[in-house]
Amino acid sequence: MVSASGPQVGIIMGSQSDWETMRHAAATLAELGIAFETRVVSAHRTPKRLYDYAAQAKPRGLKVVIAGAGGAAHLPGMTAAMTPLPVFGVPVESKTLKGQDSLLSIVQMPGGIPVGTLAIGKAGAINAALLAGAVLALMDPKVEAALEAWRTRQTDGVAVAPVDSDN
Ligand code: RP5
Repeated sequence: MVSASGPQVGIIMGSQSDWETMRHAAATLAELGIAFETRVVSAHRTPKRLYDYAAQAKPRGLKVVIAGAGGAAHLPGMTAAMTPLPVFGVPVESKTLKGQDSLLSIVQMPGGIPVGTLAIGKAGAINAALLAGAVLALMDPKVEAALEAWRTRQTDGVAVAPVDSDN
C-alpha cells in the first residue's frame, strides 16, 4: 500500500560531493511544496543499494527519480534500466573535464532506456526539479498552481532595465 503523504520524488546522487549541486533540486522541490527524499546511491561503490533503491522506487510510491552524478556517470542510466518511473539525469560538474564527461555519459543512452538529461550543474538540478513538478502537475492541481506561481515570481523578478551591481 502506498502512502499518499510519502515522498513523490526521489533525489539520488552518486556521492556526498554531489550534494552541493543536487541541493538545488531539493530546494526547488521544497519551493513547489513537493514531498521528496534524498539519498546517496553510487552505481560503482554501492551497487546493491542502487539495485534495491531502483527496484523499490515505484512500489514505495515515488513518481519521479532525479539522479545526479559526475564523471563516468552511470547512476541515472542504471536507475532508468531498473525502474519504469521517469528518470531525470543531472550531470554534476567534474573537476577534470568540467562536467562534459558527466553530460555525455548521461545523455548518450542507447535507444530503449530513456534518461531525460538536464544541463550541467546547478541549472540542471533546478530544471530537473521543475520538470518533476511538471510531471506531477498533470495529476495534481496544487502542484500545477505552485509551478505557475513559481514562474510568475521568476517573471516578476526580472528588472526592466539593467542596474550596476556595485551600487
Ligand atoms: C561519481 O563520482 C559521483 O557522482 C561524483 O560526482 C564523482 C566523484 O565522487 P567522489 O570521489 O567525490 O566521492 O560517482
